[in-house]
Amino acid sequence: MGPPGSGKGTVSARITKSFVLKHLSSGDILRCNVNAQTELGLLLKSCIDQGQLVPDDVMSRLILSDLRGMGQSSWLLDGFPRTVSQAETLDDAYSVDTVINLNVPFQTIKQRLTSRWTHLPSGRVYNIDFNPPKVPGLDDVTGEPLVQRDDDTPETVTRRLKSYETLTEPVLEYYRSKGVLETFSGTETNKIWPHVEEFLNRKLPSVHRGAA
Ligand code: G5P
Ligand code: MG
Repeated sequence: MGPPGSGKGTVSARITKSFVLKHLSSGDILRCNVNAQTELGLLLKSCIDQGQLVPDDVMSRLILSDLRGMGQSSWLLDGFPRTVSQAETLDDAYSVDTVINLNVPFQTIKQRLTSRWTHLPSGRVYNIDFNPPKVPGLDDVTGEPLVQRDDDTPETVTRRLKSYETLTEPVLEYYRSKGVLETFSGTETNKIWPHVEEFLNRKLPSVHRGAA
């Protein structure tokens, strides 16, 4: 968990390099649906572009359906749950044993998001200042073009942060009261990451360590 632009995608990519967990990003799932230009995709696009959350029932259905497809694998959710209602729906089906919260100041986030470039098919993210692609404008792995997300404009980022405060911060309390919340604070992913890695090395059974 963490506000928009706090580094959930960046940290998730590092986690799945070091640990055997399948990464599922709610934003990536939604953007796949938008790209497919289905009727549902159009509805989702209008929510996302306005910086609003998509309806709980739609989001929970998409995530739970993907989780069911994962069988017995262990997974890492990025961006879900984002409301208390979504957290309760998840709890009805699965038990969550660890929640990592990236606590990054809003001012830092606003600067980052305007210089983010994304490879939409994979969800890989770059940043002109922080982790630029090897060739400007192109994905390192596929060589395909990178795009800027429509919801990364300053106005929409402000709305996303507002909806985070109103709807998502209560989820932190929900998990704190269950004793599973671990918060990592800072302004730089490179400084936060060693603490996350050390925490997961202690927390996860050895079967999950040592991904390629
Ligand atoms: P998303 O796609 O989940 P957000 O808003 O939660 O979007 P976002 O924007 O994807 O989160 P992130 O994953 O937390 O951010 O951050 P990131 O991409 O790793 O890093 C941000 C940028 O900073 C990148 O360019 C990265 O390279 C750079 N960076 C990282 N670390 C550093 C650093 O240390 N220094 C610097 N300089 N740069 C750094 O959700 C999108 C929309 O989908 C809907 C909503 O409409 C949402 O707004 N949605 C949901 N709706 C309802 N319920 C849900 N559960 C939903 N999930 C998504
Ligand atoms: Mg993300």
